[in-house]
Amino acid sequence: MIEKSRDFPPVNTFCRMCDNHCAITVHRDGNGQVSNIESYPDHPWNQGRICSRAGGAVEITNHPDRLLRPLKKVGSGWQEIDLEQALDEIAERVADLQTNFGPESMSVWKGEATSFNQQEDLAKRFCRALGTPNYLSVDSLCFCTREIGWSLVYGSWPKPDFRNSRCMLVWGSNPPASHPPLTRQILKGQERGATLIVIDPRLSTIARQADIHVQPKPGTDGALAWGLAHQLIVNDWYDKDFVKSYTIGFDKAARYAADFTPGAVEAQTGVPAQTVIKIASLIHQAGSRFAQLTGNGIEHYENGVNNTRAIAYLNALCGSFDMKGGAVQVDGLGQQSLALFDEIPLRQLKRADGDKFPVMRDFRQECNTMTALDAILTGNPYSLKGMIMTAANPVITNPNSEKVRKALAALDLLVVRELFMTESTGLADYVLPAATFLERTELYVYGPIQTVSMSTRVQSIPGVQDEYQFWHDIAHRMDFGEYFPWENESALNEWLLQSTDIDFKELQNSPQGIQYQQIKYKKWQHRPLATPSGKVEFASSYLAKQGYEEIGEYKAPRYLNNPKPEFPFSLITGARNHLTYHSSYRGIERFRAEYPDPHVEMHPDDADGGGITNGEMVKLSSVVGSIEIPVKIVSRQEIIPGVLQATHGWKEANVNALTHDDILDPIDGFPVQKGVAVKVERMLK
Ligand SMILES: Nc1nc2c(c(=O)[nH]1)N[C@H]1C(S)=C(S)[C@@H](COP(=O)(O)OP(=O)(O)OC[C@H]3O[C@@H](n4cnc5c(=O)[nH]c(N)nc54)[C@H](O)[C@@H]3O)O[C@H]1N2
Ligand SMILES: Nc1nc2c(c(=O)[nH]1)N[C@H]1C(S)=C(S)[C@@H](COP(=O)(O)OP(=O)(O)OC[C@H]3O[C@@H](n4cnc5c(=O)[nH]c(N)nc54)[C@H](O)[C@@H]3O)O[C@H]1N2
Ligand code: SF4
Ligand SMILES: [Mo]
Repeated sequence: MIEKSRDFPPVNTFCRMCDNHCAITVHRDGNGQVSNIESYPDHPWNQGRICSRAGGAVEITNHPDRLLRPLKKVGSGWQEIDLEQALDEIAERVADLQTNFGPESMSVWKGEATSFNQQEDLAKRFCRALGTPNYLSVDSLCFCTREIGWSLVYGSWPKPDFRNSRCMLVWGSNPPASHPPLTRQILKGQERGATLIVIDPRLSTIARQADIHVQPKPGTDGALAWGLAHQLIVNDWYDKDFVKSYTIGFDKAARYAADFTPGAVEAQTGVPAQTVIKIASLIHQAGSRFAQLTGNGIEHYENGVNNTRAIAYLNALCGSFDMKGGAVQVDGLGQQSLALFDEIPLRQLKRADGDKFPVMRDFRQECNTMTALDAILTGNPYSLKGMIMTAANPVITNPNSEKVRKALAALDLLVVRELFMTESTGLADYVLPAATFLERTELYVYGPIQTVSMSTRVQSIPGVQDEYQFWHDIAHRMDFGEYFPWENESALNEWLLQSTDIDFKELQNSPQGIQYQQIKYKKWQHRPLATPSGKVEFASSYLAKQGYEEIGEYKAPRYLNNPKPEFPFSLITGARNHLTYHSSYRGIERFRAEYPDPHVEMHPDDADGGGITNGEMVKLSSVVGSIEIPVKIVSRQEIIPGVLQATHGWKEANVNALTHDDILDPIDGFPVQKGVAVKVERMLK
């Protein structure tokens, strides 16, 4: 039974237990406490459905361990202090660091938990106004490889129109765990007769739904994509008119593809030659109604950007770019720009990553986290002394945890904004209590349906600030308050909408959102793409100028091209489970009951070979470090032999103790968090 309160009526808003922002209705009890979350029925995005993760917001918001007062590190302990005092002291210490070591000695680190749009831009704005180029974020290892790979080819990241597809190709993504609303689109496509092909070394939940499940060796997707491209080209199965009129570099790509015969692809990837031919023919038959999704499973490898580019080419080849049922070019809302990129470009300042990743800089205007952590420890190219971190727990989520811990501990000033004490707050000088998504209001843009919504603040807790209020208050204590002129988030939202046709009040009263633009296809017919040539780029002169491969060449992952016999297994990490979320939500008992412990998935043959039994504790080691973790022997089809999988986020067995901050994709600096060469040792007593 849902308790209904007359004093505290239900509030329609949006869930941010993950980045899907489903429309919800929040109920409160007679004391005004959040008591239940239901779906809101009329939003076109989630269409009245929510997943079981959403309800966890009740526990998160009311959790007894939630931080409600600022903490200051005193000796090896913590002292509760007043918020105003904490903000005064932090502003003073930031100003001191800047005076003594220059503006770039400060940095901001933003994690996944506040999303990637408005809150991200606010943090970027703060950095710019402060005068530091050192904006660091989870984007250094989250979606940017995909965004950059697709954008290099199309000028933006097109989205799959699965509902209208005839053939759906899912590469390294498992939407039932990671993006439930997308799963429904895939199932809808299947209901309408589309073929679902899932490419994943593991039998993921979506792979169980697939018509064809392909299990390549980890990190070899680029070879498979080139093999498919080769089939489309040699069989004359590509859209010649589109390629001729709207693309550049096709001849170079076709020449490169020629080496990827079905046999060669089988040798590289382990995918049978016949399967390569079969998938290519399905893509050909679908033609303009061929759509694909790329996930995390493509990007945590050192050739991730080029593998993504090779995958992206397939839509141009079969003529499904910006077509119904294909890869649709999404238009943004056109809201005001918050990040101050044009107003304060800071071009003269070197980033703490030594500007080693110019492509990441150009596309995202940010600094690579792995390399910036080195700067803290080595002072090279200069010392990074201070950091304000929000919504992140990199000690658990960034590669090489031991180094992350050392680097954060070496900072002169670390301020962390959090809901709970974590492994990263433990290293802080100040920990500030942060608002949850139910205590913020912000704009959410749903690109694939070109709709905007605005969340509603359900409650406020005195002394617990939302992100905007915090940046505002520090800026006003320093000398750049002018960049944070809005009284509160609501005023900011109103300003953001001023450059659009959306009326602020109307949006406030539209829990179903407002579509800001009809979806149109074939926009390339009358509008150049945002690539340097204005066309689809098989070959990128922009990349070539920076010394990278002009086309998306394939390179085998290191565990294959430079195998080390002492580390015979390839470890995939981070496959999502529905109720685990990075290192978050571990304090929700209901969720914990479902996923009580970490484990490493292993093929039965590998277990037999090592004499390992189900549930046995083993030592898992890479050249970076070791952890102890129980083994889960999965069924034969669930994973390919020689490959292991362990989900990240567990402090009890932190896989990022094993992952690489020293092997990075040369184009965008993404770390090798998958395909890690490891060994397994029994821990005989
Ligand atoms: N429940 C839950 N949902 C989440 C998150 C979470 O932590 N928990 N995190 C959110 C975030 S920040 C992100 S970025 C997204 C990620 O969302 P997705 O990209 O969908 O990530 P996963 O669900 O982990 O699916 C990745 C799949 O890639 C496979 N894979 C690994 N290596 C390879 C490879 O070399 N090739 C191929 N083809 N496949 C491979 C894995 O086996 C796994 O099944 O999820 C978001 N949603
Ligand atoms: N080995 C391995 N590691 C991975 C991955 C992988 O696949 N394999 N995936 C990577 C990916 S894609 C990502 S996105 C990262 C995520 O890495 P992080 O960004 O570090 O994500 P979390 O561990 O969820 O940490 C988020 C923290 O924010 C806090 N929080 C929650 N809500 C709020 C809020 O509203 N405001 C504030 N201020 N704080 C809040 C939570 O309590 C939590 O401690 O992990 C990466 N790490
Ligand atoms: S998918 Fe689930 S957790 Fe994510 S926003 Fe929707 S309801 Fe919330
Ligand atoms: Mo992510």
